[in-house]
Amino acid sequence: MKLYDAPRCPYCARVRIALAEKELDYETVEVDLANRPRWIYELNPTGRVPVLDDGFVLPESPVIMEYLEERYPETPLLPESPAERGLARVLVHRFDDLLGDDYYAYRRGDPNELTARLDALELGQSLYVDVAYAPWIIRARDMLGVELPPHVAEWLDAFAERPSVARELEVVAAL
Ligand SMILES: N[C@@H](CCC(=O)N[C@@H](CS)C(=O)NCC(=O)O)C(=O)O
Repeated sequence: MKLYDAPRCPYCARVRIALAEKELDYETVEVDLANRPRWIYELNPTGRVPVLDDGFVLPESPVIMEYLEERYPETPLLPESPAERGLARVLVHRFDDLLGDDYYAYRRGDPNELTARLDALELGQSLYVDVAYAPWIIRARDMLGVELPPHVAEWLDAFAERPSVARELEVVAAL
């Protein structure tokens, strides 16, 4: 398996954490986001990473996460019950509304409600959702200097005990 990846990309980080949780071996092909190679457009017409190659080429981080769940179900990230699986997927589907838009507005210096969004996140209920949201929470704290709401800070400290997340903290620290 091959992951077209960029260390600073939080969408790639979701996939890195999911792959690590599932203890899957893969090769990394680092894509320079500041000077993207032409060939990335042949893999993904949007030119974006992550892109997974598992014998076929798959872009879009939520789709890659779903694929990994289906293809490698031995270490599931989604809950067991179909209802809870559906609800977890809704939270990932609504990522932009629930966190992403305000994160990027904060980063641009535009009006935003990032702290309120962080405060309202439903964390600690599904590993799948936590993996999907953690990259932005890590970057908010460690790259943007945002003071996390206390329960989110506690959640992240506990989540960082997972080797998959500890590794991502190291990636961010090295940026
Ligand atoms: N919807 C995509 C978004 C991926 C994305 O925006 N990746 C960024 C890096 S963090 C990228 O490749 N940006 C290059 C660009 O927008 O041209 C996903 O979930 O995988």
